[in-house]
Amino acid sequence: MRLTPMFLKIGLLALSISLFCQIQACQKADDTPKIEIENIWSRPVQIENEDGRVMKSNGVVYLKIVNDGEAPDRLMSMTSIVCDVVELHETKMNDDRMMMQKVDGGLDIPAGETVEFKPGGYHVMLIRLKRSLVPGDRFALQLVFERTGTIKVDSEVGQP
Ligand SMILES: [Cu+2]
Repeated sequence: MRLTPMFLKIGLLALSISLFCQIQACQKADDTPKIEIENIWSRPVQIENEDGRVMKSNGVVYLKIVNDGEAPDRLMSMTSIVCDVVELHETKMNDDRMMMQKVDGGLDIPAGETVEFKPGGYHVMLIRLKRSLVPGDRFALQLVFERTGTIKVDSEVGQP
């Protein structure tokens, strides 16, 4: 059988092409972000005066966004039932003064990296709270990512 080596070669070639395709498919399947939210906490806020008059006020949430995946993601927006609007803010030094500003256009969360929201840096701004945030309280916060979609977390009021 002089043809056997030829069949063997074709067979091996077909096998390696199929293996190569499987590896490619595998790499494609792993090419996703893997987002987890950690260390979520809020500062206490009293929105009423002693006489019961409501003072419109803002609150703040700090957290860590961990991306253990192979691809980047982007935090697009946030919502919560405790306030009218949720914004992403960043505190910066401006002429020796601490200033905070809204971050527009979302926030990149690179593959394999952690983005920490902490005092003096990025924070979640709760605009016009509908109720006070009392220590020990928990409330829901939704974070919307470009690729991962919506992640719902609970923030605890208190210290980290
Ligand atoms: Cu702010």
